Amino acid sequence: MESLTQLGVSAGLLSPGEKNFLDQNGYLNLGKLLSDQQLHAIRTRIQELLEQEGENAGSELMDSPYIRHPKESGADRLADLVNKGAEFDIFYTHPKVLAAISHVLGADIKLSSLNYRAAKPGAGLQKLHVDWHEAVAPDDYKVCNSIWLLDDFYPENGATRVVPRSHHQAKLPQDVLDDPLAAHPEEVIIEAPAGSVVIFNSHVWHGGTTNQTSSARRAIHSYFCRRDQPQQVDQKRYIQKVTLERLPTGAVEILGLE
Ligand SMILES: O=C(O)CCC(=O)C(=O)O
Repeated sequence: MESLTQLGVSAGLLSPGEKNFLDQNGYLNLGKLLSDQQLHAIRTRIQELLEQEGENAGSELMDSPYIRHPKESGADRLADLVNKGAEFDIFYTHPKVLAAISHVLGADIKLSSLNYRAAKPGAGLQKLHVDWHEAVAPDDYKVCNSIWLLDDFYPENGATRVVPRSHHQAKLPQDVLDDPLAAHPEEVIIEAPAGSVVIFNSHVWHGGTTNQTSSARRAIHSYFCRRDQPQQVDQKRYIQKVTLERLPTGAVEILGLE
């Protein structure tokens, strides 16, 4: 895809060790990709949006036939961040993130949705799940997520859990586990500082855990799909002129607008 090259993506951005870890385990911590200044600007804008949107926050997801958890009592959500500030452009144009996503899905990718999710204090537990309606054969992956940490993630604050290697078995957790809400003996809790980005193959079993602290655990999910699949949020429906005017070359194609 020409847009990937235009955005500075090349296979060499991921080391052989990183590619191997992602292939084997289904997730990969890319480290801290957001500076403290970027984090501050993003958190400030998120807070403004939560206050402005109130009860309507995340409403774009309610309109989508392709989302599995449009509303959760235990989590705050915001959707369509593509059109809610230039602070969010980096979430679908960062070369290393795109290199990792295209390593999983192949070069023909587009953004599926760009959403905020915060596990509220005392809440946030999700069943182990995959972000697809059926099991897929290894190497026929349709969707791949990147989770951008706006707070430090640690076991007590509702950090995401993943079951390494579960994407190889072409089985849905709800079909084989007695209790998908329970802790899995092989699960790993993502632990990383705010500003880090963790890629996870969306066919790996994963889910939110309970936030046992008194502060929200905030993250942004920049979620991608293969170009032959429908987007969770139809970017053509929501795209605004002001967004198009500021986008760097290549980003329009990543959004699936051409
Ligand atoms: O925010 C998280 O920790 C994971 C969320 C998730 O997997 C989902 O909403 O599908």
